[in-house]
Amino acid sequence: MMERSFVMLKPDAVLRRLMGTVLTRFEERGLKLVAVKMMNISEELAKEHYGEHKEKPFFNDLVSYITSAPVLAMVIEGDDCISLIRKMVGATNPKEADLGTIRGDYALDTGRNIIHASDSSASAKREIALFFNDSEINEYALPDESLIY
Ligand code: RTP
Ligand code: MG
Repeated sequence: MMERSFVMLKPDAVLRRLMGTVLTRFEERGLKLVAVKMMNISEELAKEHYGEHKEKPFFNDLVSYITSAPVLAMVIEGDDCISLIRKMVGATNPKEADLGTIRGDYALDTGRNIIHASDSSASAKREIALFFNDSEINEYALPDESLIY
């Protein structure tokens, strides 16, 4: 099923110049980037985005970290891409993330773990709407789309 996922490269990915490396993984996997923007997240948006964690002890640190430097927010499209991207991302704690996953290969610790990706279809819809207007999402065909999808 064609899906869209919300993916965000966190400040550590931007500051460590890993944006291109991570984007290449998605492109090489055959996924389609339909929206990408670099932005500073406001405290309000950070709290809304991570609202499910507001009672957790790490919530304040998470909000201050994610607002500490720019992020690269994006929408990725592909067949069953929400679960595929979560597999590519790997476990939250990089010590538990398999090598070959983005976090397993690059993340430093649970806070600075490179990337966020939607964990369900409902989260994807909610998060895409939080970060993007419809007019910022690009609909286009890839020349080899019929082979990939
Ligand atoms: P994300 O939402 O960023 O894609 O990460 P996730 O689904 O793998 O993990 P989640 O449980 O949703 O946690 C969100 C982010 O909060 C930080 N965290 N810190 N100190 C801790 O125990 C702890 N647990 C989670 C991580 O940065 C995690 O990505
Ligand atoms: Mg999460």
